[in-house]
Amino acid sequence: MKPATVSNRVPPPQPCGPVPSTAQLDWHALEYYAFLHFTVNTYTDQEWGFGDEDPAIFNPTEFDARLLAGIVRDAGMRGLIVTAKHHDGFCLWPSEHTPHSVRFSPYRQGKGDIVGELAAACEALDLRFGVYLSPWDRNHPEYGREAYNQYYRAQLTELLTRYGPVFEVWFDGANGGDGYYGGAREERRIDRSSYYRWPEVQALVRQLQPDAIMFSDAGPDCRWVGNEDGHGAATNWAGLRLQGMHPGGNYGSRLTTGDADGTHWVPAEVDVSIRPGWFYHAAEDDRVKTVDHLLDIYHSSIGNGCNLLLNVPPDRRGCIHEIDAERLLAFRRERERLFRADLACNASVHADQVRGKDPAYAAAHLVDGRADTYWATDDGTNAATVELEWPRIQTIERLRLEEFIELGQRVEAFAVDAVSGGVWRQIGAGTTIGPRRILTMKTVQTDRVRLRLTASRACPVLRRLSLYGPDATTV
Ligand code: FUL
Repeated sequence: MKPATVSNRVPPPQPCGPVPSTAQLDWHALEYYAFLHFTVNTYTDQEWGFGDEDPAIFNPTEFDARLLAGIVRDAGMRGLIVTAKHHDGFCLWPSEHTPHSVRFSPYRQGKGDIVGELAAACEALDLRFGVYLSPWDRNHPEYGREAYNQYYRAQLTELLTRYGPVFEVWFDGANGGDGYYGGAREERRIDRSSYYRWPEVQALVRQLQPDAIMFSDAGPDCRWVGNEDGHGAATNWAGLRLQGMHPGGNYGSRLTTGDADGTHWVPAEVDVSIRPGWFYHAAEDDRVKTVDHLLDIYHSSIGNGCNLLLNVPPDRRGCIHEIDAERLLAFRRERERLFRADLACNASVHADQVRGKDPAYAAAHLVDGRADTYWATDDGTNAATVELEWPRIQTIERLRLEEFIELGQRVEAFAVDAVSGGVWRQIGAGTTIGPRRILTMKTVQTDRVRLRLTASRACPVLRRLSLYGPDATTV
């Protein structure tokens, strides 16, 4: 008979509110990936193709999926999502269900498959691969009728069964209007809440790719952030009251902040283009966002707990333009410079409260670099302080916090103080934390910093605390 194991371990905190699935946890860790807007629009200089474009115009003479994916990887991105089909209906893969595709283009004499070549390149370079399949299709004769729904699902089935694992399926919200529609050239309106029968579409994705994250205005797995400017909200709840919501719905600022009383875990994803347009236009070559602008976007999106989907549109050659590629690398170098040395790792860390005084929940876990450990307090303790102390003076400017979101999103308010001139002074403050919060504070020279969690919906459970100087190369 085995001896009974007696454990003195204090039980972990109970989850609070909705919690992420395993696939969502994995998705949060990706943080940053590329969007590729590429179709006939690239050749017509349009943003929304009408649907009457001749496939013969699609001719990316220098498209090389490996080179392109290499730029994405070198930019520090962890995946890419391609517009397999935008509103114009042109398919970047040789679909069995329409002649409106690369099969009837000059690209590789009709033998090419942009989707398949990118999926293979991602696999080879250890990048995640995702697809955008526009529900609105301005080419298809049956759009607006039931036959189109069958077509759309058949396309989705091709994309989710032919190309290996798909980490994200992107359902954009633009829907219905004028178009070519097989020659009808008319306006077709649909009821966004009922036409596509979204629950059936979502069930199909779950069946074919159980780990894929579905994006839309209404999740179900991640949500649009409500703008295309690169902004997340400083108060950002991952929760959403999903009941009654549907892709393409108009939910205003709720999508930016989330619902504090959300019933489901539906975190925000920030989609923004490195250029003014989503598609490549030579006239915008001198309007590629600067590194400073990209850093602002980084702090507002990733820094506020969102994932960042940054669009870098291939040009007519099929290449990421040299200016964009150079900008992506410069942006990476700048992030590395700012976040290279985590000063918190060299500090001694002490909390005023540790759950059951059990070392399993000690504050040292905040700086141990592990994803599976955390600092927690006793139930009923919704405010707590952790202090960091160094043997020498440090220059501190930025803070990165992470909650252990496996147990839900809990913290509602925090402040940061540092000792300067012998007294504690506040150098920063924030509200929610969630998967991550990066805060730029007043630059301070100090040997003592403390984080005060001032409001939390249940005992706080934090995974990580990192601190950085203004320029990590000097430390
Ligand atoms: C929107 C589309 O209308 C835009 O063209 C772009 O694809 C953007 C990411 O989503 O719904």
